[in-house]
Amino acid sequence: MITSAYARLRAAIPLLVTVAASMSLGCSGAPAGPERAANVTMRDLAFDPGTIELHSGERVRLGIRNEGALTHDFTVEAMPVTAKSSTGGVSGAEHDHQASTFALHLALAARKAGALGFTPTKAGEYAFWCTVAGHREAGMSGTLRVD
Ligand SMILES: [Cu+2]
Repeated sequence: MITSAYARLRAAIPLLVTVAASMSLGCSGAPAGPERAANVTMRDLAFDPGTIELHSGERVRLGIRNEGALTHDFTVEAMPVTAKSSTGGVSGAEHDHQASTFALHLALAARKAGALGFTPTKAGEYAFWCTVAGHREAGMSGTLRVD
């Protein structure tokens, strides 16, 4: 028993060293700077939370989860941002409109999750909403507050 426990501990040491090394790298040398993590949940028909606080010049990874039974999207029509990226969204025939005209846009089918990466570059309050017909009018909107 003692021998096998010791063997397992020995086996775990290289992994622990690797984790510790990657954590220290992440703290000191990441060229993109710190990244804020934020999350928003889409429901039928609301965003939770309704207000998201961000900082100008600080990159954010906004995790977006659709817990509704309908397709929803997270959209900001006009907002100064750089370094945009997105993962997990639906596209093409499933979600056919002019997504490229929006500053930020991610559509998700029911029960799907994705993320938007971006850096806000100007303080202010920016409305976000769901562009599916009738959803914004039903209350599916919120505010990005950038300071
Ligand atoms: Cu919606």
